[in-house]
Order: sequence, then structure tokens, then C-alpha cells
Amino acid sequence: MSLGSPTKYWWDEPLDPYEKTWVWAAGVFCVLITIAMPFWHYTGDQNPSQEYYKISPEKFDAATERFITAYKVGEEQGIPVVVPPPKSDIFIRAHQFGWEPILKLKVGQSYKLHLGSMDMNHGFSLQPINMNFQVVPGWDNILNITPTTTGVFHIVCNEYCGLGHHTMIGKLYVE
Ligand SMILES: [Cu+2]
Repeated sequence: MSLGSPTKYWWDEPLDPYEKTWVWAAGVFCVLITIAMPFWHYTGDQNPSQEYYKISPEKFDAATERFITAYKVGEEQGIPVVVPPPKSDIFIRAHQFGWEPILKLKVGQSYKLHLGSMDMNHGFSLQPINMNFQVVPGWDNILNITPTTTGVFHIVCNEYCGLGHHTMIGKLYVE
């Protein structure tokens, strides 16, 4: 049995003017939002430029441990609470399924935040202000931060990383 060959093909038909208008509108919008990304990177105040260096998870882990030992003031549910001096290098380690340590930072002071992963890609999402950064294993992901609001913030993981992903919640205080 043969299906025969059609005599008319859709790609030979002219575009409907209405469809043409929408193809143009979508095209123009794509160009605008593509320009908006670099524009907002330089003009918005919510997207700090990121620095990153190669580092093994073991070395990042050791640096985080040294940092915790130096400035630890206590524990919350087994997680160390650390009060680092202003203008210092501060560390947060991500792993399946947690963030350590819990930091207590001072409002208006600047810090150099190092984010590292022990195993796989995690997403550092600071709530409720909704700042989001990738935490890529094998890299020291650095952010220069100056907290502007006091309060208790939670760090949720927004890159799916396994069965306990939804339990991967950290904490950060700004006083
Ligand atoms: Cu995760």
C-alpha cells in the first residue's frame, strides 16, 4: 500500500500576516532580553561579578575546617556556628545534603565568601532575598559580599542533587 505523495507542502505556503507579526515580535523580544542580561549585570546591584579558582574538594574542605576552628563560637544541631571578623575570608561548604558552617555576619561589613562543593553541583540560594549562585565542585566560587539587611537567612539548594536535596538547608545570621 502506498500513501501517495502530497501535492502541497506547508513550507511552500506563504506565512499568514498575523503569524509573521508574531514571529517578528518574538524575534525582537529575544534580542531585547539578550541585551538585558549583560546590561543588568553592570547596572543592577543584585548581580555581583564572580571570581573563581580551581581547587580540589579536599583542599576546600581543609580550608573550611581551618576557618571553622579559628572562629567557632558554638553549635546549632551539630552544625558549627562561626563568627568571622569583618573583611575576612569566609567559607561555606556544600555537600549532600547540607551547608556548613552557620555564619554570623555584621551588617554593613564586607566579607569574601568562598563557596565550595564536596561532591556535585549545588545551588546556593539565599532566602528570602533570593540571591542565587552555582556551587561547582573543583572550584572555589568567590563572592565579595556586604550584608545590607539584618535577620536570619536560609540557604536552600536549588540544583537537584539527590534524594535528600529538599533537606539541604543552611542558615546565616546578619546582626
Ligand atoms: Cu543540593
